[in-house]
Amino acid sequence: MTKLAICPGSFDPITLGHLDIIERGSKIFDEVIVAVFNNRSKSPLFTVEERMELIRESTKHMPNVKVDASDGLLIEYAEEKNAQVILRGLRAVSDFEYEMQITSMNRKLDSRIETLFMMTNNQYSFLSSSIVKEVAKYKADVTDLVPVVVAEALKSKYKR
Ligand code: COD
Repeated sequence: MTKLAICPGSFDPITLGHLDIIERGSKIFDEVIVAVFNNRSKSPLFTVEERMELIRESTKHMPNVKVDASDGLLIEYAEEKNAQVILRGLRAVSDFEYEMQITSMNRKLDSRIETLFMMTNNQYSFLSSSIVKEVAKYKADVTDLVPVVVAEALKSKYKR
C-alpha cells in the first residue's frame, strides 16, 4: 500500500524550516502532499495560489511531493486523499499546546489517521513565516531563511 502523508499548513510563505520537514518526510513516505489551508486566526500576505506556486518552485527537486490546497477541514481532506498520516513540525514547547489541541480534535474526528511530529532542525528552531515577514518588511536580508523564490516574492510584496 502506498504510504501517503499530508503536510498541512498556512505556508504564508514557505520557509526553510517547512522545507526541511517536507524533505525529511519525502524520504519516509511514498508520497507527500503539501496542502495549503487557511488558518482563520491569521491574515495572509500571499494568496493561496501564490503560496502554492512558491511551494511548487521550492519542492520541484522532490518528485514524490505534490502541492494542493483546501478550504475545508483538514481531517476530511486527509480522508478524501486516503492518507495514513498528517505530518507536522515541532519547534519548541510553545508549539506543543496548540498541536496537542488540533491533534486531539482530529483524532476524535477520525482515529484512523495518525498525526506524526518531526522535531525541527536546530538551525530552524526560531524560524516562522511571521518572523520572516516581519524582518522582510524592514528590508532585512532573509536569503538564509527562505527559498530564493520566496525571498524574491517578499521583496516585490514589500516594494509597494
Ligand atoms: N521548523 C519545523 N517545523 C516548522 C517550522 C520550523 N521552523 N515552522 C513551521 N513549522 C511547522 C509547523 O509546526 C506546522 O506543523 C507546519 O510547519 C506548518 O506551519 P504553518 O505555521 O504554516 O501552519 P499552521 O500551523 O498555521 O497550520 C494550521 C492549519 C492550517 C493546518 C490548521 O489551522 C488547519 O488544520 N486548518 C484547516 C481547518 C481545520 O481542519 N481546523 C480544525 C483543526 S482541529
